[in-house]
Order: sequence, then C-alpha cells, then structure tokens
Amino acid sequence: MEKRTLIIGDVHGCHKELKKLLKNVNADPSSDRIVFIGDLINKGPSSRAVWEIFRELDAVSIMGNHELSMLMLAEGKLHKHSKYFDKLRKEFGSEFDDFVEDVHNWPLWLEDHDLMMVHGGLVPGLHPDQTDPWHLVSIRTWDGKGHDLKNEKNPPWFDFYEGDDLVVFGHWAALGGLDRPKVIGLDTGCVYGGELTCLILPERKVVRVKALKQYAKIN
Ligand SMILES: [Mn+2]
Repeated sequence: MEKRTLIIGDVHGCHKELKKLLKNVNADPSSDRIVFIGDLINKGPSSRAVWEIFRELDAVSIMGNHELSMLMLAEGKLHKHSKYFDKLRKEFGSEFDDFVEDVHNWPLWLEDHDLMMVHGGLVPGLHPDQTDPWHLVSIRTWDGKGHDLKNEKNPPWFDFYEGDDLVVFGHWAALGGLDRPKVIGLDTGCVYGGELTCLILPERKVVRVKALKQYAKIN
C-alpha cells in the first residue's frame, strides 16, 4: 500500500483536539508521513503541548505567519511589541531556545511530486522560491501587486491558480475549508470553536474533529 501523507490544518495551541484527530485517523509515525500546514502556536490553550506532540510524531511543519513572526522577534529582526511572543517565552521557559531552533528549520513551502504545501498561498505567476516569505505565509487575496493580501473585495489567490500541482494551504479560517480539484484549504478555525482538519493523501479523504470550545475570537 502506498504510504499515507497526513496534512493537518492550523492547530493554534489546540492540543486536545490535535490528539483526538491523530487518534481518529490512526496516525502512525512509523508508516505515515505527517505534515502540519503551519500556525501550530498562539491563541489557543497550549502552544508548548502542541510542539511536544509535534516532536513525538517526528512530523514536519510548513512555516506559518505566527512562526515566522516569532522567529523574527526572537532574532531581533522585528521590533514591535507582541503579546504572543511574551507568552510563548513564558510558556516554553527553558525550552524556548530549542523551540526557536526547531522552527528555524521549518520550510516556507514543501513541494513533492504533484503536491505543493504552503501556509498562506501562492502569489499568482510566481514560484514560491521567487516569492517574499511574508506573502507565502499570509496571502489570502490578490490585488495584482502584492500591497494588500487580505482585502476581501479582491479575489482569492487560488482563483488565479492554474498549475498542475495539488496545492494544500491553511491560514484562512473564515473560509471554513476549501475543496477544489487542485486546491485544498485546511484551516477550519478550531481555535475559534470550529474544527480541526486532517487531509489524508493519496485517497484525498478529509477527517475533522470539533473544537471542545471557542478559545479565541476570529479577527
Ligand atoms: Mn496563519
């Protein structure tokens, strides 16, 4: 049997729901390839518990906007106050440096045969290696220039997508998931009281678990 690839949507600290989802799909690190689509941290109950599960699974994760901001703050490349950053430092304590080092190695996208995984999405006409990392982790809509990536008056980035790869992304909880022949959205807003989603390839099966509660307000 072909090895399964399990791709998990935006967890945002929802460790209980993650455990349940992994159980429901019978995730097995010795036989499954397990990929997170990014934004494992912040907003929800425990970023650290999610990271610990992630490490036990020997999984890989794509960089999310929350991880990229955290890295830039940790490396002193971004100067702004972040309540998330202070909270992460406190929560991870002596493990914080290991956590940052781990995240530092996460890819901005993963391309594998006919599969492309990215947290936000693809800028029309550009391969990810030609794209600004911030755009990859945060794009929702496309204005033709890249100045405003989340104006819902503009069309979503995936309306422009004409490639052959199956693109799997997260980041856009308000969509409630997306299922098009060549584009699958996995953020179903667990931390906002929605669901946590896992896509199983190659069968293209979607498994969801309901959030135990609403942990944050959607913005
Ligand atoms: Mn995100």
